[in-house]
Amino acid sequence: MAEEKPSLPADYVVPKVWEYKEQGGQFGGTNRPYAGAWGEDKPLPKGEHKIQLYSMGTPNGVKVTILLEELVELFPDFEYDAWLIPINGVQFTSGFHAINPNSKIPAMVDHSTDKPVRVFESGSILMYLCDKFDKDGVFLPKEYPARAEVQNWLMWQMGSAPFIGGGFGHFYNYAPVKIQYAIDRYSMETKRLLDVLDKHLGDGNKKRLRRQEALCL
Ligand SMILES: N[C@@H](CCC(=O)N[C@@H](CS)C(=O)NCC(=O)O)C(=O)O
Repeated sequence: MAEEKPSLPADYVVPKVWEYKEQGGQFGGTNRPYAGAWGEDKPLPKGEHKIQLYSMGTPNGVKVTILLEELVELFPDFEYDAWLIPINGVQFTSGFHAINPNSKIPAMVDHSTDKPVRVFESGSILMYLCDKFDKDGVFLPKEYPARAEVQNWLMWQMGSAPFIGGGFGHFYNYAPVKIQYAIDRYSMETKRLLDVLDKHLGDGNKKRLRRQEALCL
């Protein structure tokens, strides 16, 4: 017999089979339990350069732009076009869905090859850009073990961000109801993750924080 636990709202009974109904809150209208190009049938714009970025200035988006700008600084021939994808529904258009079936920014297309290459997931984009353009391994070392440490922190960040942004930010700020348990749990985990970072940086690493670590953090 399952333990009786209180619900929030108090009259909420967990259904045997969960069914979708439109959620409230800032992202209620765009969150759905299925994937696909259910938005407008519209192609993405394309500029003159080989690299086309489709993104916006969120934490996941901006880390790709930071690397692109670093590459421009190191290699003046390196150029790219950046297109703003507002996440108010544009991420579900046919054009964006074709380059990221997960319908989240950032996403990128490399037109320098015979067949354009789509790249999605911010970490995957960072690794792709480094492998292709960071010839000297300034950001992502070519050899192990140095490469392993950068990958460790990159994967750590990728795995941690959903807790901080998707969990803490969502329940603390965007959710239509304030749920103490959710806020407590995500606040605790967010603080723990930031402490991991703080201890790493405080461990003598802050002074020698190199471009590689900046890539991940
Ligand atoms: N793991 C993905 C996460 C991307 C992500 O969550 N993007 C957010 C903005 S920061 C987004 O597109 N949200 C729109 C939505 O959820 O519909 C990555 O690192 O690229």
